[in-house]
Amino acid sequence: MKPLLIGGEWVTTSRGVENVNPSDTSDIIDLYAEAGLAEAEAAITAATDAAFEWGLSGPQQRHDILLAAGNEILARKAELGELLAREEGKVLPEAIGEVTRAGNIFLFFAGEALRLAGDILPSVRPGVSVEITREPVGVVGIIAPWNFPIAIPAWKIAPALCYGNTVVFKPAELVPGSAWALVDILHRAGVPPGVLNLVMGPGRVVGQAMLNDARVDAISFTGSQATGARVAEASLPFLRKVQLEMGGKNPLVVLDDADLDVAVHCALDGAFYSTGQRCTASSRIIVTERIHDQFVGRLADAVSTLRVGHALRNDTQIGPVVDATQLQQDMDYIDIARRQGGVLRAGGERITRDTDGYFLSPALITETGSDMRINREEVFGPVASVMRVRDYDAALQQANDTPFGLSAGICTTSLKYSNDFKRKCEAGMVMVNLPTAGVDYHVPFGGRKGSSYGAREQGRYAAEFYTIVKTSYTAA
Ligand code: TXE
Repeated sequence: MKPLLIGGEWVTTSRGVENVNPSDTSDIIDLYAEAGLAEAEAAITAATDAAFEWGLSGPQQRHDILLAAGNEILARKAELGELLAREEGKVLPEAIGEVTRAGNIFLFFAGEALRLAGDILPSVRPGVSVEITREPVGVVGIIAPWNFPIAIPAWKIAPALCYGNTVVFKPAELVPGSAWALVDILHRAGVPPGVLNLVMGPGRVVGQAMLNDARVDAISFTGSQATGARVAEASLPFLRKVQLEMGGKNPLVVLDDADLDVAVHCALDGAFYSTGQRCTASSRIIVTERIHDQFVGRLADAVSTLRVGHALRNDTQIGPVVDATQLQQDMDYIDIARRQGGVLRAGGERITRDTDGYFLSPALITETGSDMRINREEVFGPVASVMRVRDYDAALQQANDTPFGLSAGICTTSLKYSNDFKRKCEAGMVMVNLPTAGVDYHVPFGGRKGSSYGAREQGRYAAEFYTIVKTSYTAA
């Protein structure tokens, strides 16, 4: 059984939870110790006790740890990629890509540890100087989802440690394997006892214990809107810092003047790769009427030829859905869309393979409208809907007609429309002739409206969340 890490010690518990491969439910990857309330509180205590000293540690120590971890992740990317594909179900090249991203994030923040700068300003009062410095926030609770089992923990843990915070990390229940491997690497890279604590376990117990504890100074959360709201609500009485990333209903606009090959590729990749289980997935495809039928015909053909199967097989393009609950959610939404007037142009069927996994053929639903549930609620699976619109203005209006605002894309050869869309779409990230999913690791990530709350993640902007600004005045 793989243990928890609390106060620098590996700790087992009486209960081990199976990590099941969604491509083959007979494949049990390992058993992982499940934390309860006592372990969660012990982890928070360890992080609290370690916070002062780690907060005063120098940039060299933090740099060296983050660099060693990043290098080991990159050196082991094939093995860690296989573990990730096995536990989450994305195909092996995508899984190795995700591990590479995680490694690069650690290298980036290793550099940032050395570059943390402040400002010195003359005071408006003669003989006084002013220094503006950034300090650690303290104990950071990190609550992660299952869809990026190593990259999301990496982009939260790396900046947390870089800026001198201690961490209590709760991975998602479905993917303890990549989380455990990451923490093991950081532990061996020299993270001092108590600075990074790993507590696998249920959200309503371990996660909730973090929400309820006044010693947790900040929480970085990625997951569903419902849980995100709970994190915010529980944090308000403590006036705790929170950062929430909560999915999307991302539009991809395809205009009459688009390059059809580019548009079909953007839709196919953005909507269906990683089994559509990306918060930046293109789930609403908005197409102007002159290109609509031609585009939909080409896309439906491409969707039908996608090869769905075991994530570790060489010829697979789309792996399984992550578990039975998510599969049921995907199927329910396909049903709801059809009942509300949508036309299933491709896929949408539960399919069998020679292993027992959660396989669903990618679903393309056409003739949908903005008021239909399929266009308002996050499905989080290989399911995309198409809306037909008159022109660019109608497309922009539909793109923004959503409670979410994470990513938005446009396929056009017009500079006028691409520039206008960049300016007017209500999203945190905009893609021109690129899929809505697929982002760099060194620049800010996040959205607006119901998708995100709090400071941006990743890149240099991560400092906003993981540090507190201090202004010091000194008389000469
Ligand atoms: O999310 P949860 P789930 C969306 C997607 C998906 C749906 C449900 O639509 O179908 O959410 O997925 C922890 N206190 N996204 O059930 O429950 C939980 O243990 C503290 C979008 O996985 O929000 C896990 O670690 N923590 C998304 C994390 O919260 C709690 C990625 C997320 O789980 C808790 C994943 C509690 N009371 C799902 N309850 C995205 N934005 O990319 C649960 N958790």
